[in-house]
Amino acid sequence: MERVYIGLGSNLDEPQEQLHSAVEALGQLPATTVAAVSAFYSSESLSPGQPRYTNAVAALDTTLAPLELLDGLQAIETAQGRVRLERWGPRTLDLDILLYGDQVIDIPRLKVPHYHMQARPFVLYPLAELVAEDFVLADRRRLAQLLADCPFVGLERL
Ligand code: A4P
Ligand code: MG
Repeated sequence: MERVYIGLGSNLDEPQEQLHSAVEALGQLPATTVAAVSAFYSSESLSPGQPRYTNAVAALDTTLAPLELLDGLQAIETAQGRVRLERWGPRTLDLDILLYGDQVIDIPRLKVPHYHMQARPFVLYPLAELVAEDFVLADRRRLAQLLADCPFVGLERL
């Protein structure tokens, strides 16, 4: 059984509803339970001109292997997501594997810890709600240090 952290994001078609549905779908993945979900946070899109995003982090306990989990997440994105094709990539649902136990994974389909998480307050602050203060990532970085380097700017806790 591995503890896994998933980043959820949506900026289209009722983002908060998209996240609620996604959490429910995560709980229906085989061999997986949802242990905890952070608060939801609203922030500007990193891509200019896109609608604001709603983001959250979920903690899962799973015996799915990393690529099995990724397949499951992508199936949820497809079932729920990107139903309306729009330019410049706004999305109904983005599910990223932030952390998978204490594994470091670097293959073309899957990079864990997730490559941009250290620069993203909408990932780090919800993650911090779900872990202990002295939490250390699989690649030995301390979450407290990442938070110190990534101020709580532009985030609105919903
Ligand atoms: N992939 C590799 N590693 C992972 C991982 N750890 N978790 C591969 C999930 N997937 C991973 O993903 C493209 C490919 O990445 C997958 O096929 C998988 O094999 P995608 O979700 O189809 O593409 P994407 O979402 O366009 O790329 P990405 O990198 O997830 O986008 P970003 O960088 O997350 O940008 N602003 C705010 N405020 N909040 C947001 O959530 N998100 C984006 C999207 C931009 N601005 C944002 C937010
Ligand atoms: Mg993604």
